[in-house]
Amino acid sequence: LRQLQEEFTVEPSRENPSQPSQEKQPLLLIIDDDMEFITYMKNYLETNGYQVIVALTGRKGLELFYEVHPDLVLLDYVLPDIDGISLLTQIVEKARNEFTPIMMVSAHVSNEHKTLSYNLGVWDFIGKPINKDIFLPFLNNRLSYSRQILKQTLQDELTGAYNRKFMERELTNQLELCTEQKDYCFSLAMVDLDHFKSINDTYGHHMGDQVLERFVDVFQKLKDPDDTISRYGGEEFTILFPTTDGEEAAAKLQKWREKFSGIAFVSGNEEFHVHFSAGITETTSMSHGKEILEQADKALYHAKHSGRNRTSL
Ligand code: GH3
Ligand code: MG
Ligand code: MG
Ligand code: MG
Repeated sequence: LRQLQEEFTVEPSRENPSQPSQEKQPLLLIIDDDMEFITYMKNYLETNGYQVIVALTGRKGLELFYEVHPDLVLLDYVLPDIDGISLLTQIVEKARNEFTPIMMVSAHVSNEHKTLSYNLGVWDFIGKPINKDIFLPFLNNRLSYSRQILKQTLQDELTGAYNRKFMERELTNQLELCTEQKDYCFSLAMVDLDHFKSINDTYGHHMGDQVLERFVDVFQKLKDPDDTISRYGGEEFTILFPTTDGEEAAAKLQKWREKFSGIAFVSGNEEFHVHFSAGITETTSMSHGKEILEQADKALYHAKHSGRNRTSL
């Protein structure tokens, strides 16, 4: 089983650099031990433009869920783990919390199985063998529905960055990885635009909005696929850098700083530049989300008070 699992666990890249981020291929996680079904589905879905990752056990499924954050989960009812049901419950709960559609695909089609599945919280119950002509449009409906929910609940409207709620969840996920994997490390940066009030006062609120949009846009273009930026509030943002230590995070921020500070904003016949300050915390051992945010905030405070336009670690 382990060997098979390794064969199936190809490194999925969440973003294909040749494609704009809005059009990235949906990533589907199949949790099943039915080799015939897996092989068929993987092939079929990949041919139709999806990325597919497979877990042969519930445990592996949960682990991959944390790692890759799939856009949709296809789940088998009967899994070979000893604690199948409790894992199933955890996966479904996790998926629901992240608005990830979760479909039970099973050969055991009975009212009892359906009732149990819906009680667990799966979105849909589909019998095997699947009807592949119906399956794709169905899948796409589910994906677009969940994308819509995600956009409305976890994204900031003005900048397209994630919102604070997303960040808090993502932070919890990262902390869970710290508990699970020895030596796992991630960094969090708290970033605040310098003298932003005076931009509003001098050039108007609309110009201020444009600066915020551009600020996020520059970062989105420079960042690594797994880095996420969230609007913490006003002109303050948090960035989560998974598998990144403080020094690496600081180097990434430096690239962003150079690019962003280099932009000449134009208002009438005036030109101006905008800078930002940042505070970074790195985590190597488990600590609480609140604590991490407080530490980053302290570092930001330090950056502000030692002259702004800098990063403090
Ligand atoms: P510092 O360098 O110490 O951070 O100074 P600052 O002026 O950036 O900080 P301050 O907290 O005094 O001002 C932040 C301003 O950001 C005040 C608020 O009106 C403005 N702001 C918050 N959200 C938005 C927004 O969505 N659009 C615009 N245009 N301005 C916003
Ligand atoms: Mg099975
Ligand atoms: Mg500010
Ligand atoms: Mg501020």
